[in-house]
Amino acid sequence: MDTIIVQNSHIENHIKNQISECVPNKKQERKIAMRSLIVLLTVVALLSLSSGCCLKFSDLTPGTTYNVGDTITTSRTNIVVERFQWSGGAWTSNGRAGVDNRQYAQGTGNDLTTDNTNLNFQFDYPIDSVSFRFGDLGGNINIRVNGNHKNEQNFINLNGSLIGGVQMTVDAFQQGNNWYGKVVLDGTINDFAVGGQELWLDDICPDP
Ligand SMILES: [Ca+2]
Ligand SMILES: [Ca+2]
Repeated sequence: MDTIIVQNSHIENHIKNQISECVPNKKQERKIAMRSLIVLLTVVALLSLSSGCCLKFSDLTPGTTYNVGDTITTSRTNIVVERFQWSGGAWTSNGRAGVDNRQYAQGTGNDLTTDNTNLNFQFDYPIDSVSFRFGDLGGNINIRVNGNHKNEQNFINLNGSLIGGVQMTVDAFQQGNNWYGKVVLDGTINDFAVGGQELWLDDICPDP
């Protein structure tokens, strides 16, 4: 019994020491407050940097159109307009891309639109993921990741599939013949292009 009592008092002393170490004096409180402030400022800075790299197209002008072979520059990122593959398998180079503010992609401000074109995003590859909002108002869509090209009626058909070794997740809903939603591509990406016959795109967010 004696031994147990000695051990208990030893434990009590140990706990008391722990508690006293955890209660800071005024000087320590100031130090902790300063550290917390620095951590908070760092987090805010990182968040503003990461959200700043999404393409929102606010620097483009509604009504502008682009042909296959043109380069769109937005938020210091180049986007090359490429040819599009119809559902039957034939390719067309006669489509266009454009800017409008009808917000069918359910983002904010301007959207980029594709009218039988693909958009090849020239990010600072490799990136770990990319996400985008879309409004698909008709026809088929194309998507290419790491050279793996897919041609489908709707993005939802590719939900849960691997494209170019990258996991594709689609969160979308249908209204009449239109589809609205968000696509997330998760995995190492060195090449990314997407387009449609009547596709609106916004908030394209690469994760470096
Ligand atoms: Ca926008
Ligand atoms: Ca469609």
